[in-house]
Amino acid sequence: MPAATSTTGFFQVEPQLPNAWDEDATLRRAADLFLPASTVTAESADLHSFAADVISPEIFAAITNAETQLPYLNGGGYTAFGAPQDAATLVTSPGWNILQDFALASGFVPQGYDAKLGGSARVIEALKIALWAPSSALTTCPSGMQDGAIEVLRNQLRNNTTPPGWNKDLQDTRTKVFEAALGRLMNTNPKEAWTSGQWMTERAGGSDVRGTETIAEWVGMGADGVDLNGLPLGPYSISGFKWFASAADCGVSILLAFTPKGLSCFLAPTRKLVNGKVKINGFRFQRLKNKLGTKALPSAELEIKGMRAWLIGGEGRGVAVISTVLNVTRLHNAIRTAGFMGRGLSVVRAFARVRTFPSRPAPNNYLYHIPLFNKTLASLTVRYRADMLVATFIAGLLGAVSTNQRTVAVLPASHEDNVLLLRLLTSVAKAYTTKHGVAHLQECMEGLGGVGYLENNETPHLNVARMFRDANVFPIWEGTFDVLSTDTVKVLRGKLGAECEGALGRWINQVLNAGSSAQLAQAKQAIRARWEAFVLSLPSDKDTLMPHARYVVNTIGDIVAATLLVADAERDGNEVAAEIARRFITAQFAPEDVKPVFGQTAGVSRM
Ligand code: UCC
Ligand code: FAD
Repeated sequence: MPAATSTTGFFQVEPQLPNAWDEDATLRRAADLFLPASTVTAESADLHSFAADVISPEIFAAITNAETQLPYLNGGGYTAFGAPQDAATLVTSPGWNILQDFALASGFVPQGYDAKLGGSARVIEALKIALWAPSSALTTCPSGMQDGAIEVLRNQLRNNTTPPGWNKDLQDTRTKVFEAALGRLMNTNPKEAWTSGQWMTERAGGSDVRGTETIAEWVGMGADGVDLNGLPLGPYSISGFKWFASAADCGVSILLAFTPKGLSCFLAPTRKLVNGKVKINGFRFQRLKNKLGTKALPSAELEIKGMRAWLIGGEGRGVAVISTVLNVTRLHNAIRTAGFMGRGLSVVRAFARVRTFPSRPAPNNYLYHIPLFNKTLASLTVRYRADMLVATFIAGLLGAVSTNQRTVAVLPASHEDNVLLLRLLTSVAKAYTTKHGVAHLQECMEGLGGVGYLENNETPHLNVARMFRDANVFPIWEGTFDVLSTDTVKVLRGKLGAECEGALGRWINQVLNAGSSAQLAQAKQAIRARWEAFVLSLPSDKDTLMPHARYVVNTIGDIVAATLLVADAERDGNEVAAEIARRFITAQFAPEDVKPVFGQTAGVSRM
């Protein structure tokens, strides 16, 4: 055999990334579980073509551009002679702008509110987020906040009470401002559409926002310009400092600031028109963050001074009002994580089909022929399936709650129970899935060997390292694992606690009683036993339970995932789905001494 040179010898065949809507059984089964069959049929062509668009060469070229031409601030410093320059402006790369425009034009966020799709609209949107997120270079971050801002404005316009002391003119003007902002947020023309920011975190704390040092002062309706819709800027003037503000190229921000009555929520346009010129509405960029991942996403520190804004909801009710945004963005985080896990696995599967080993005799010399590797892929598939179902379940619950329409049997039977589970499980799903996402993508990198660790801009569609870097932020932002766990304990031991627990118990029974497959009888028994033991074991006192909040989230997450895996398997009697359910339940619930050590090697080709 001649010695290899740089141009001769062995070269690895490149893996081909498939269309996920066609290839990814987990994604398809999530669609089948959470959508009526007629909706899957009607939407399938659109989802197929969306799945093709998100892996087009143009999109990957845009990712490479966005990842290599990082956002920066232009100006804002001092000249060599010490004179202050104009305020810095944010410059994003052409790649970022292409990806942002793709997201806006595709309209997957407004589609989540499509009345024609009813309760299914949120599930279709979730499937598109899962498909798009790994290609989005984090433009899905402003998309998520755009979605949260839409939800909060729709709520506000539905319950549009006039704040104390406001006259009718002011209230009518605010209504017009909110309607126009909503129009921009729902717009699918990238030249007109707005994304949103969500400015909560300050130096004093992002988990605990009670230390907010941003103040909103009532100044009334002054002549400080108009917003980009030509409507008056708000009667509050906000000043303070925001420590993390992602995607400050947004059109509008939802932010927290103190008024004399307490922490309150505001909407502020980021730009204003003064004498026909576009100006920044009362803030300046201090600097951009230097981050492990999410490189293309501009995350800024902002000094706010005289930013004109409108109050949303009641004064002093800021956290409760902005929690509407949080719950939507937490759903985005969960489903986006599932999308990342699916893409990582898809790359590894593709690699396993082409990677050969010279010491093994052909034709059984491919990576996927190695039982140990196959078993690793199979267990990653089990975890991915569980997390995809958990995340899509939250989308199903949100769709059912916001339209009062239960479209599939796997959702709770009553509207009230949908509401309770949505409140309890949104934090659980975000914490549970995002933590797995990091470990899962590490395994996917390792599955490609050394190439998996490379910052691979030549074949960006196969760059798992980028996804790993990015996935590390998902457990941190929008509430860390521990903070979401404390939220879960607060709910369980708060005024809705008994009702939430009751709703979860009813739903578990509803799903487990719906099918009767003998092969899953033991698995179902294990879920019931786990749930009963869990409920009985919990201390009734909140403070005693709080240090165990992670255990609460992980256990609820496991029980919900297991129940959904059973529902998925029993829906059509699919053998592989039943095997996945059994493996998950054995791994999570069986005592260590009865866990099978041997067997269970089937994997990549069947799952
Ligand atoms: O990180 C951010 C953006 C990142 C980039 C965007 C990505 C977009 C997604 C794309 C996919 C990847 S923005 C910053 C995010 N920050 C957080 O998530 C904050 C984390 N901290 C918490 O969640 C804490 O639990 C706090 C701040 C909510 C706790 O504050 P408090 O003051 O202790 O609040 P309470 O007492 O827990 O709640 C006050 C009220 C209560 O209602 P009432 O007063 O009626 O009893 C709560 O029930 O707010 C209600 N509430 C909620 N309601 C609190 N949380 C919720 C909730 N999640 N749902 C409904
Ligand atoms: P801290 O709140 O100081 O937390 C430190 C540690 O204390 C954490 O481990 C936390 O879990 C723990 N902790 C805190 N409270 C409790 C508790 N009660 N019980 C148990 N443990 C606790 N924020 C925005 O508002 N807008 C944005 O656009 C935005 N973009 C971001 C982009 C990136 C890339 C990153 C990394 C962050 C972004 N954030 C944004 C901020 C993010 O939401 C916060 O970093 C996060 O909420 C944590 O807040 P903190 O950094 O102040 O940490």
